[in-house]
Amino acid sequence: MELNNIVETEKCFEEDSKQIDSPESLEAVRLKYLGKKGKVADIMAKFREVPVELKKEFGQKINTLKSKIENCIETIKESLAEKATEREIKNTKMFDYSLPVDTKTGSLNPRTIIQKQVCDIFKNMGFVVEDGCEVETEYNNFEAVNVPKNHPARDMQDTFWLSNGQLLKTQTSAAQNRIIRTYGPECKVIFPGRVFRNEQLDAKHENTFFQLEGVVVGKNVTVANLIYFEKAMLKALFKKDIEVRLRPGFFPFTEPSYEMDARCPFCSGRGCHTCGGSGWLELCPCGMIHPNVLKMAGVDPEQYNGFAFGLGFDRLVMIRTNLDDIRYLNSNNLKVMSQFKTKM
Ligand code: FA5
Repeated sequence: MELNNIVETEKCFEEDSKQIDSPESLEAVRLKYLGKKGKVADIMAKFREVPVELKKEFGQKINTLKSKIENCIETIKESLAEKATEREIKNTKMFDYSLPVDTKTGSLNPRTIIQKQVCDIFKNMGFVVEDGCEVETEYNNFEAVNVPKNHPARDMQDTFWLSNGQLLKTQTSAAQNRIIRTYGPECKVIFPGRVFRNEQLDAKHENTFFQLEGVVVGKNVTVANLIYFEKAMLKALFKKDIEVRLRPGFFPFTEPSYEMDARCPFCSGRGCHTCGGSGWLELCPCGMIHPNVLKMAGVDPEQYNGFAFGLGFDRLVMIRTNLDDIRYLNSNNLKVMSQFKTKM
């Protein structure tokens, strides 16, 4: 009687196993046959009732059935796992390294954009664009621009000194001597560059920022020439005539020295958020090159003179874009940077 039951159970299992198509149905079949209250356990519980002469045969058959079911379940489990892996591979989007890069996600730093625009404007007015070093000698950064050792003007720009006695240049003016020496007494050169000052950071002050320096040397150069070039640059940049005014300034390398302000291009002088209500934007420190600077660059100040000016690109970007904190420009914050593609 129980031997027949074993044969029946085996047939039933064969039928049930054909229906297995998922880990869930596999587990249901396993419990049905091998679970504590499953069919195999049921049959084993009847062992005591089997006549003695059949016990050996019964024991072997039920053990064979149990192993068969266990092996079969293990095989089905492996096959289901294999199929799942195949499905996963099929559904995974393969990365194609040969596809073109999605360039839409990047954008130039607005400072880089404005630097290029300003340099192009000066190039169109006949200026040569030069480069400068970031590590400079004390001589070029200070002495050659008329700031001797112990001169109080050195305190105007808190300096990062290097252990070899050199420094990170605090102003693009550090290249004046080399540029004038290289181009001689008749030149029109601009030189953009990154400069460093050991400054307390705030919304308007960075310790690493970008300037542009311009020098014009020749015969009978005047302040009127300086104003002409600055106004021409502003007109090309803001696409309209911009009034400027000069205030007295102080720089050891220019005499006289000025601060050039531009009439705020956003409110035309009525006063707005960008100009802080004053109607003017402080834009361009400048002046006539000090005779000592020309002399140190090998130019005779009796025969030649010239003007020099500076421009801070970071502050210019703030003006152009209404950016309220300069520190964003060094932050590499993509959310901020990507907004300027359209604003510049
Ligand atoms: C100078 O650096 C002079 N070398 C400029 C100059 C050149 C004058 C030639 C005369 C003739 P100043 O320290 O003011 O000057 O800096 C020039 C510009 O750099 C400022 O107008 C401002 O736009 C920018 N700037 C100065 N300090 C900072 C700072 N901490 N963070 C960001 N921008 C700054």
